[in-house]
Amino acid sequence: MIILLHPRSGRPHNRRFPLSILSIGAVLEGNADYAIVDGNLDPHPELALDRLIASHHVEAVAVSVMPGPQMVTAIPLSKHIRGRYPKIPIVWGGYFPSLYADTALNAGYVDFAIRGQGEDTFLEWLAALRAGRGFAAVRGLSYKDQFGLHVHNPERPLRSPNDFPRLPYHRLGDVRRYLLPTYLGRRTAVHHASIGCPYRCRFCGVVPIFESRQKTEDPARTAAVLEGLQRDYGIDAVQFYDNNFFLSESRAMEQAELLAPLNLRWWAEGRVDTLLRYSDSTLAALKRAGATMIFCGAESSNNRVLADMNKQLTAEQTLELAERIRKFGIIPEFSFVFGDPRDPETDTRDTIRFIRKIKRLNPQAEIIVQHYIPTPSPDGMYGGIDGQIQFPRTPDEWASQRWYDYTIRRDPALPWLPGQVKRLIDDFEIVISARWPTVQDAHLGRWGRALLKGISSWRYAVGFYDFPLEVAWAQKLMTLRKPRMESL
Ligand code: B12
Repeated sequence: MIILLHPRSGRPHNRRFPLSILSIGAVLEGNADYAIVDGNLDPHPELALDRLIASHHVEAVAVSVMPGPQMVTAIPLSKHIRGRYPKIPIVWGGYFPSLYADTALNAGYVDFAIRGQGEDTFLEWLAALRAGRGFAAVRGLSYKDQFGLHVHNPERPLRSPNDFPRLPYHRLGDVRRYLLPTYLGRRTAVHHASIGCPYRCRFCGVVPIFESRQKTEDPARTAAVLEGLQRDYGIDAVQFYDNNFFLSESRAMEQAELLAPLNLRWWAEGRVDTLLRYSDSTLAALKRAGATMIFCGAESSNNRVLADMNKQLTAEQTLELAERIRKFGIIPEFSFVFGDPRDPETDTRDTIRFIRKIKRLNPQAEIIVQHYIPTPSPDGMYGGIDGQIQFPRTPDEWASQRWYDYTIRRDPALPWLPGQVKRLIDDFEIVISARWPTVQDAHLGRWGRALLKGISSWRYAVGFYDFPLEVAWAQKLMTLRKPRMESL
């Protein structure tokens, strides 16, 4: 048996389909007996692991590891396996080992790191393990040789999601536990209709893994999967996790026509420039098909910074989309990376001014405030900061308070970001999120919204964001949802 483990990745509303291990499970069907342990549902995954190991011959424990909370919970579980069952191989896959393969292998409790798309790599790794032959031919695999030296096999070409079987949702047990109420609907599913991204933004963790490649599922298959989830489990909403759902207008149009009869409300991620190129009839068709909110990385108000990021976008395009999309009734969600390392203070003040302009053009537009948290980039990190950050050398170091706060963007402690600028960014985020409470917070009633707006509007009106203690206190009282931390 193979155990597929998804460590806990956050608070209970992160209880979404564990798509990564479901994808691996899909290709194991017929090739190996497997069981799923999902730390987002099971409060004691270590006991579930013990039970499975006591009653089965376990060939490997395969763990999905994303940077942040999931990596932090992956560590004690991997140590638990290593300590009690030292002979069982431990394989890490997902964004953490893909971005930091050497760091993962530096841990005594990680034997293999699978980089990027995992289906074929895992099957080939398993075949090599069973045959007792070496692993040198398995593309996309990193491992330790007999001297403990790290070996990184060549990359694997990306395959289309169409090439792989559909996800075995039924292996999750009671599937309805994963369909949570959100602002989109009563039963919200998640789906990933593509893999990778063709762009090369110099701040994004997707680039080093997929190297500007993207493969997309057939619109008919996407619609059929969602139709099945609706028929079997009654879904009425979906969040598409794709990095780039709207890459091609003809595909988006086809997808819209196929989704419309399902009456789903949905959220997806796109690019400002791509959406601007869409015709009015395509945007209207997307709305009719249930498009409720579209997330776009606007990133900066400064075209020089956008060029440095290799974003291939201008600030004027963001303003144009904010205004144009309004008449279609689709809410744009614009994410910004604050604090350009070359002049963080001017950048922060300019970005605040720009966001206020967006809000004037389209008061419904939602704003996500991000600090710039670099990930190693093959093209160099934007902002001229190469060499200024020494990334941790082990998962345990990544799990320390200093690096945990960095990863989840709570307190990144960046050498180029002065304390008062960091405070300005955080204070602005508190004020704007109270002045314009997100529609994503389905629990916040009319009174709560009115209260938050009431206490923050004078600050927003005069542009005074310093020390908004009363606003932060009111937000805490109402435990606001934080799209920055939770929607992606
Ligand atoms: C869903 C998601 C989340 C969800 C997770 C929900 C859950 N069920 O746990 C939530 C909202 C919690 C989340 C949070 C964060 N996320 Co997130 N998230 C994503 C997102 C949108 C989709 C991931 C996904 O499900 N993909 C679909 C599956 C099928 O693909 P996959 O996971 O890549 O799996 C494939 C391979 O990686 C591999 N694989 C994965 N696991 C395994 C395991 C084994 C054993 C094997 C063999 C292979 C394998 O095979 C799979 C099939 O090919 C990605 C962006 C993206 N579009 O990929 C960002 C992304 C992964 N997140 C990211 C980040 C940074 C975060 C946060 C740290 C951000 C924050 N503000 O705090 C937090 C904390 C992470 C955590 N929880 O531990 C970054 C990671 C890169 C980086 N910069 O470090 C990404 C890439 C977004 C981005 N563009 O920056 N996230």
